[in-house]
Amino acid sequence: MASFRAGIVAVIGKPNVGKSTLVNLVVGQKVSIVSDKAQTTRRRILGIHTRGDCQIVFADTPGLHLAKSKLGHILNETVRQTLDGVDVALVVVDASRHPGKDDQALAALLAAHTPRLPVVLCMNKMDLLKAIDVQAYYDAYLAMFPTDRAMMTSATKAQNVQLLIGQIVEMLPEGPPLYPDDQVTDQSERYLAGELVREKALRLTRQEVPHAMTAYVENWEEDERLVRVSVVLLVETEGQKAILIGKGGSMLKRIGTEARLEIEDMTDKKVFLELFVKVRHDWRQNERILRELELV
Ligand SMILES: Nc1nc2c(ncn2[C@@H]2O[C@H](COP(=O)(O)OP(=O)(O)O)[C@@H](O)[C@H]2O)c(=O)[nH]1
Ligand SMILES: [Mg+2]
Repeated sequence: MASFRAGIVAVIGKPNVGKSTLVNLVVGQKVSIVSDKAQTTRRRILGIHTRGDCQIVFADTPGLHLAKSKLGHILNETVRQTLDGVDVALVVVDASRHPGKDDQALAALLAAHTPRLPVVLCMNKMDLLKAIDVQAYYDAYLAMFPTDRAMMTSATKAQNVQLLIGQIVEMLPEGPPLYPDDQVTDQSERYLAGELVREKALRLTRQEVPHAMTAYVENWEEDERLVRVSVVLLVETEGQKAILIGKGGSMLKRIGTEARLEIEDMTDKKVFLELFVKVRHDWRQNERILRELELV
């Protein structure tokens, strides 16, 4: 019998290239929320994929970007820390665009920080790539991230993802599984519930809210059939609060309904979800609040 392989794969790349979408697809469950806004993923999240011959432990990270606020700085640190002690770096890039300065910065970070770490290059969003650009973009990304293992994928269309997995598995060390074979993440259902609320709020609101918003679970009570959960949406201004609440509470109601359905899916229980919106004008710069939110 072929021997079992298991290892940790750091998933790194710019914001919004599809890292979390890819991890959720492979793991088969939403362990990391997804939106088209930058800074959706805020801390390292494990997504665990186990099959007959291997276990891949993905460490999904916030996207690497130029830090402005304190939160942005913490996100960059999280990426650097994630690179320590992993077996493979899965670099995800947006194949539908020519590589730019941020890609160069990421390549430099990798080369400086972990020069010997095996790299698998995932050129995602191939569904948006024009045929005429394929060769030029492919060559440009490969020149930046030199590796024998590169794949063009579409995470949203599930194209080439199994081929990518095959390339990753070959790079993993032989050894027993690191986690029980039925575990898909290291995040608690309680934490994920707050994240699902944040995902809906991110998706349903426009640019002025996203960066300024976070969500956390204030209360969680669970019995055999029912979960009662209250989630606080934290924003920086009264204007943002008004947007989240919406006309006659309509926005908050929509966020609540969509999040509740997914929390019910995740827990396999009936869910009673209450949402509150609070204003704390400086939460992103406030070390104590970031600590309370488990972001540092
Ligand atoms: N067209 C297309 N969109 C994608 C693909 N993968 C992800 N996306 C979208 O890109 C956005 C960012 O995805 P997300 O997984 O949150 O990116 P992350 O910031 O790298 O984790 C979301 O709107 C996704 O639906 C893809 O292969 N093709
Ligand atoms: Mg993400």
